[in-house]
Amino acid sequence: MSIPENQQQALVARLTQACGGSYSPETRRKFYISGPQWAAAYQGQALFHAPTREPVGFEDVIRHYGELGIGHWTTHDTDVIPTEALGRDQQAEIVGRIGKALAENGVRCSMVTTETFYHAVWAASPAAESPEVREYAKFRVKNTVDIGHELGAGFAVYWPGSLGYYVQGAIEETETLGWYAEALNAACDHDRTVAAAKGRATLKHCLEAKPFEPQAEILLPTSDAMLSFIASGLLTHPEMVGLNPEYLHELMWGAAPRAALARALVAGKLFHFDINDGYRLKHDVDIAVGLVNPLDWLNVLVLLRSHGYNGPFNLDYKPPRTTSNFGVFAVSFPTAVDRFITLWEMAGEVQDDPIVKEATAALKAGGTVAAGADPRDAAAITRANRELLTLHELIAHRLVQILLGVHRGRTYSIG
Ligand code: 3MF
Ligand code: MG
Ligand code: MG
Repeated sequence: MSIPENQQQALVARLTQACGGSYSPETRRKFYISGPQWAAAYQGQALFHAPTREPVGFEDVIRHYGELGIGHWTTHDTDVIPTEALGRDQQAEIVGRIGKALAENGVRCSMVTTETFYHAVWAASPAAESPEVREYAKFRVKNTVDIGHELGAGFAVYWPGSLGYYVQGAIEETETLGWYAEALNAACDHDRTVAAAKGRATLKHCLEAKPFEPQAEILLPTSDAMLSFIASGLLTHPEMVGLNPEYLHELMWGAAPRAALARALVAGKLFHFDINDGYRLKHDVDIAVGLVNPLDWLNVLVLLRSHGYNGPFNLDYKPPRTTSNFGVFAVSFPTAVDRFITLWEMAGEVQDDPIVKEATAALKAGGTVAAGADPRDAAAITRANRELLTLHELIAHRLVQILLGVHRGRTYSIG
């Protein structure tokens, strides 16, 4: 029987409720999870896609986040301030309204970011040959720092966007990277001045890499490229600059996201983390966290928990085009947050699991080599550890059991 239009939301709400497993807004607020303005306001448009949803303004987004228990909000400068209004009186008026909406809904602005990919001014990148474009880029990142301090943010993120090219030869990469660094240096210098004047801490400046889009060739395509850029000597305040890795951006180029995060951790540069999901070697499909690779996500969170990384976790995904305006806040955001929290809790179970613990400890203890054995005897060392190494596969099995709930007695057709 067909479902009348006016009964469909109730059906979606009832089935969402029937799924169970949802956390209260109070519980969700205990996590440092942020909801981007652009994710909730995404209308489903793309190169080959017309929008499928109506526009939604920041007041509605912030109100919904507050109700759902998403305690933090993030924004590009141009998500809510028209490009032409940036740095002008209209900006102050809009920022005032944002501050009011945040306060009314108990939501805090955690991160601000500069759009350097959409507007035509960035056609030749934010580090274009034209000095005017580069001065304008400096104005934009400094202005974003101002907005961040005004709204009480702790983080500024930079996805360089169009820092790259379609055809080779016209630009010289080392020069372009130097120019890009100049914009970041301007942002950090300005931040130090503003923070000192306001008696606030400086922002954490976080670079976000993406390998394939929106140019054909990208100058800083991976988090590792950005680590080397931070350490290159081009930055005047490298200590203020770290990373905002995005799970899918690393997966896209074929990386193990967990290993990319580990490299950021050992460099002390894991400042911020965009959470989502998708597929290797595909475009940026921005699927919500845990819908494609829950086992890999579980492993990522085990790594982060064991290194004390507790957020921010920024829900940088795109509600699918098939989801309605109603569905964005009734299904898409709450289920994304709840999957994340469940995976986070599971990661805690992995850390506490007696089997994983004993197996890991045994592997680290290693096999017993005969006293007085020759340390150059590779065959003896191999024999001494031979049986222990089977534990690698057993640990992987155990992680899947934890993901499936088997460790808590869930069974399938046993007996
Ligand atoms: C693009 C992204 C961006 C960045 C954002 C933050 C629109 O794939 O991931 O989201 O996260 O620009 O700087
Ligand atoms: Mg992102
Ligand atoms: Mg992305």
